[in-house]
Amino acid sequence: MMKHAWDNYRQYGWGHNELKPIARKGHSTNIFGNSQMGATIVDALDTLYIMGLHDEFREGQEWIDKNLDFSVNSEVSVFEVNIRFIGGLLAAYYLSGQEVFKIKAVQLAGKLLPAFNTPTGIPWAMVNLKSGVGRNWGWASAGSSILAEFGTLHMEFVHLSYLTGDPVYYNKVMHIRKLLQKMDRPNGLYPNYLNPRTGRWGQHHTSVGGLGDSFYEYLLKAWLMSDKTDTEARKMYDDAIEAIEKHLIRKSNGGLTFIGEWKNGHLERKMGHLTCFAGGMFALGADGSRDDKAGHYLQLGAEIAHTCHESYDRTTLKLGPEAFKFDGGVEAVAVRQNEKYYILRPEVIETYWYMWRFTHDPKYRQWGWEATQAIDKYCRVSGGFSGVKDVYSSSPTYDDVQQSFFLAETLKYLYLLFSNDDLLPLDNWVFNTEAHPLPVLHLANTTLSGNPAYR
Ligand code: DMJ
Repeated sequence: MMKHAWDNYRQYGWGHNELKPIARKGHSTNIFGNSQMGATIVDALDTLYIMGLHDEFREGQEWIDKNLDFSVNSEVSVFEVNIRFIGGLLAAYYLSGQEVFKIKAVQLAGKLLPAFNTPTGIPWAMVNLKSGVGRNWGWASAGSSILAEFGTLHMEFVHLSYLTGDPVYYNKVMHIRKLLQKMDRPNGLYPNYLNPRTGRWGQHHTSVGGLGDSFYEYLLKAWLMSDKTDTEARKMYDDAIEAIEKHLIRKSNGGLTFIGEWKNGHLERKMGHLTCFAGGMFALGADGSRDDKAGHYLQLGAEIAHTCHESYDRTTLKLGPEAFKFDGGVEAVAVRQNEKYYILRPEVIETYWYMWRFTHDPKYRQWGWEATQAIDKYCRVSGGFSGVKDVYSSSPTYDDVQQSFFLAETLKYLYLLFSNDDLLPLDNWVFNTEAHPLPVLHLANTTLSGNPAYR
């Protein structure tokens, strides 16, 4: 499947950000700006490497060496460029040892730094790589920045300081953390919107899915990648998860555990495909949890995995919808037409993989295999892999996009699910939110939360 996705991108979309597998041409969206930055190449590199596809890896490396240029007049998403490009380049560097990846990651990071020039130091959502001018998404509550965007920079930026010896990256993300720590949280929950001019929360909407998700993930992973020395991050994670469990996690009438969304004092009984990553997160955070509740969090991870599997199993294609409800007799099923699509997302498979690593219960491989077969049957087209618009229809139409995260995440997690645990052991590697593995940093005589003088 990886060869099919890569070879077709190579043939029809080379250098473009993504591939339209039916039209057989390049594809892009505004998150990557208006320039061809080869997002699929950068995102796919470490998966190619792990799978032993070395010729393909070398082709990608050559393209990056010769063509990847960040001095372009293009307005990109700081978050997306960080998780896919900087994360992808750093992982390729750590796996292969090739300097070019580190050099490009550092060049690109320098281009993102102007996004932090706001009155509070909370970065803009977008930045123009050439002019350094930043701004926020027009749709975000009252000019706000997004929690899952400015809160998902930590891992990559700490690694950048580690690799360069320059504390500037570390200082930017620690400043965000300090600011968040000082703020009041309604019911202990972090709202998804924060205004970078005033430092005040926007709309009180809290989500473990889109707009919130990877902020929580990065609190846990900051602790893990510091070799568990960054106890400040672990405490923030524990506090946040306790509030989430109290206010957002419920059991449906049919006994399915779900994570809803908090909107202005009201719990919406709806869960996104994106939220399904949390099963893996709870399992990953079980060890080291407060009051030794490891068993509880592993169980919670298993319950979320089960619910998300049900969201797949209750469709015609055996692929999960973008969002599903637990309301009025409906359980783990999408209700609105515009929530019935599947765009090759990884989160459910990601959770199967973490649950597999921690329990070795064969049902997770079984569920992963069901998803693999469904993707191969319904998303494979002759020019690559495409998302589908309605998972409840027996004759679905395609969206004609091969997302870069399909190669970075979905196929990587599937491959790992059927590999031995000694391939990227979780004691040594921490995966960023785009599934790019970064090594645990063993920093003698330093603490990540207090001392930036590490090298
Ligand atoms: C990916 O880019 C990352 O996993 C991100 O954290 C959330 N969305 C996509 C995949 O669905």
